[in-house]
Amino acid sequence: MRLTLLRRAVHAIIMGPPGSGKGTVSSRIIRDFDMQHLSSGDLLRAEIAEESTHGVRAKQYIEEGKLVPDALVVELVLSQIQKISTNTSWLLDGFPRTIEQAKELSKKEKLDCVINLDVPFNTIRERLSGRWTHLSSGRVYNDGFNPPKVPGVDDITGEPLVQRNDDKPETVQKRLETYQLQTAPLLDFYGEKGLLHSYSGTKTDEIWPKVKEFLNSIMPQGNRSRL
Ligand code: G5P
Ligand code: MG
Repeated sequence: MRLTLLRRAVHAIIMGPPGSGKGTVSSRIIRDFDMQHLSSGDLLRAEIAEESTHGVRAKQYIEEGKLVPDALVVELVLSQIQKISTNTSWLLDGFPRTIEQAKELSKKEKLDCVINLDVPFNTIRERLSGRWTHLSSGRVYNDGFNPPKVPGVDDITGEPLVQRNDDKPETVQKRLETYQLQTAPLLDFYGEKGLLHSYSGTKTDEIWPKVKEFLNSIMPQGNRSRL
């Protein structure tokens, strides 16, 4: 018989520059911990694919390496959080990305921790040129680091992989500048609240065990590999 444990839901954010490995680390977190993953980038790309009003508006900002306006992203992400049961732990990936977004989130939700991936920009530029994405799930691959079993094809669904429009070198440079200007100030914002846990390195395989150790310390019973 499976024992159901009563536990308080954990509310976490994973942040870091574009290409720092937020998606890669998130997929390991949800593999090992009982958390629901919400990526603002994946939500926006789904809106674009559907050609919804939000998607049509967001497309140009994304392709230019700019941030989508706060009001649009806040509405999109907060409405998704509200759909998650209060007993379920969640992990926000790529949101908030401005102080304004962080303030809006804090009006509605209490946070337990912010995991920051501190990866040098030069490492990121190299990685993004070799990234392949399965758009509908958000799964990512990399030519060198974690290639798909069959080139150009998602391991799980067999559907084609694509290179994101915003992974062109000039757009990557713009995204890094946008990060520095608008998102990096969140490090102090969350640092001052005592929520920030930063992990530095150039390899996800070195960063991941430290992130896992931290999460085990705050949600030991949420670790699937121990159940
Ligand atoms: P996204 O989609 O949130 P970004 O720019 O924040 O986009 P991105 O590009 O999705 O972040 P990531 O998730 O941090 O990167 O990184 P990843 O995909 O896991 O890893 C990158 C690559 O490196 C992959 O190929 C992976 O396999 C590889 N890799 C990982 N680890 C290693 C390693 O150790 N070694 C090697 N060699 N490779 C590795 O947002 C997109 C746009 O949406 C808008 C913005 O316009 C944004 O630019 N947006 C928002 N706008 C306003 N507010 C918000 N909150 C917004 N959220 C999104
Ligand atoms: Mg991502």
